Amino acid sequence: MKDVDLVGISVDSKTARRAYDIAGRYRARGVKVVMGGIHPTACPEEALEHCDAIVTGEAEDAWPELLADFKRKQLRAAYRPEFPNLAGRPFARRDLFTSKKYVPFQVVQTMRGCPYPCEFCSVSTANGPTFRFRPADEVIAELKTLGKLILFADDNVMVHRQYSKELFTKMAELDKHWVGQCSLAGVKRLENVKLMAESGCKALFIGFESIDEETVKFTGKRQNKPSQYKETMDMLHEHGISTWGSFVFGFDTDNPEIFDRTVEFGIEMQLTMALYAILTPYPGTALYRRLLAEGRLTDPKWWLRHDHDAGSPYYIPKKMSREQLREGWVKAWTKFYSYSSMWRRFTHRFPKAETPGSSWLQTLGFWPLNFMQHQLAHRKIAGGQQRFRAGIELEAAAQAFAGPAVAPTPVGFAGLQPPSLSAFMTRKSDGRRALNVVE
Ligand code: B12
Ligand code: SF4
Repeated sequence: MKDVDLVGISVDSKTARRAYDIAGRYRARGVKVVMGGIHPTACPEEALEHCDAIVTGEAEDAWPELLADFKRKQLRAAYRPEFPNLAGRPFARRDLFTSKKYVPFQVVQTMRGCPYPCEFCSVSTANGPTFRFRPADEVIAELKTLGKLILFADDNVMVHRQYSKELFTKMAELDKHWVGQCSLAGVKRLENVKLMAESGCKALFIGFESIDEETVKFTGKRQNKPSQYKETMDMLHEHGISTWGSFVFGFDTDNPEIFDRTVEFGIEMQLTMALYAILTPYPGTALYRRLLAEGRLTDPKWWLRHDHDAGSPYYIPKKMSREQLREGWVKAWTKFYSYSSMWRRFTHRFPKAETPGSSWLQTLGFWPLNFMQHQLAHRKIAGGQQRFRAGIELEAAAQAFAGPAVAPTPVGFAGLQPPSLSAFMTRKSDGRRALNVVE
């Protein structure tokens, strides 16, 4: 613990328990603690039990006021600013963030807010139901101060065609390589994909959520059209953009067949990577309110558990049991990251005159990234290994799940052997990252 005047902690629901514990230790030493972020915004009363002040929503305008109050020893308990104007904001002080154990990209934000009504998502609660953008010239000026690899921390990098066109056209001159999140609606049009590819886009994290028409309608994600997924993915791959698909299991329309079908669909689409999530009732979402009203939440404050990953799902699904949902989720991870799946998904497209072909992320990055995910699938998802989170014992994690102990037991699917390869990143003496793959 450092000797400081004031502690500020960013809290999302997955880190709430840990944040509260850290806050408690500082407060025990008489240090004031302020919390902000998506979780205190959704659960202000709860957060205030663990800290001295909270800022709900976005803090740009409230922070100077809070600091002035702190200096005068008149810190208020809650600051509730309006949504700030994003123009004219100073660039992030990246020099303060010295950790090397983080993604090799520099993180930049261009917009906030979202008008879509996806039931499971907390973004419109925290950032408002309209898009707000930083002026494109300010983003470009910030990008010019940064290195080559950029991660856009936006919910959707191609959501407002006019803005994106201005930004990406200007970015094409900067020679950056960037990755970001995107909704399928933005990449259905060839001209948008070309624009992104020319601006240096190398990979997109895409929220498919489900491969079923009925389910995407049910969740509110009407912009997703499963019948068009494959065509859109081919177009992205041809333009040198790798794809990382995000899927959620456990919607009310999902039955036990959904797992195999979703994995097979992802393999056919030749996704570079996939993330499978168990539907999670985050506080402040319409999903949380509905499941609470229907009496289907099994632990309404699941985020207060130290071992919350091990105990999910925290609600009663409609067309399967909690155990089936958890088992299916584990199976999806191990199947998608099996060696045979990797082989089927690997797509090298040679550059054509009119398109850039495969990106380095697809050709060089595919195998190391997939080996790493293979390890994650076997050791953490199927094996229940908890070494990523401090203070959690495996036994405790095993006991956390009220049903049969599915999570911590290695899964023995046909054809799957314990991993024999591992890949890890190290830093060379000149500061560059090196990838190591060992037998
Ligand atoms: C980028 C991103 C990521 C990146 C992070 C990269 C990075 N930033 O370095 C990656 C891919 C790693 C990621 C991972 C995950 N993410 Co994420 N992510 C986001 C996203 C799109 C933007 C976050 C961001 O950087 N915003 C930019 C900063 C400036 O904004 P901000 O953090 O909100 O901070 C402002 C205020 O909140 C406040 N504030 C924040 N902290 C503090 C602290 C103090 C002291 C004060 C006063 C104010 C304050 O002031 C800030 C300025 O206005 C958000 C969606 C969103 N719109 O917020 C989801 C989001 C935060 N992620 C979410 C989730 C669920 C996850 C995952 C669990 C997904 C998964 N299944 O694995 C993981 C794991 C997260 C974890 N902690 O364990 C959820 C969280 C929901 C919740 N209630 O907790 C969100 C809201 C998305 C959603 N659709 O609901 N994520
Ligand atoms: S999931 Fe994406 S599109 Fe849906 S509300 Fe959240 S940020 Fe918007």
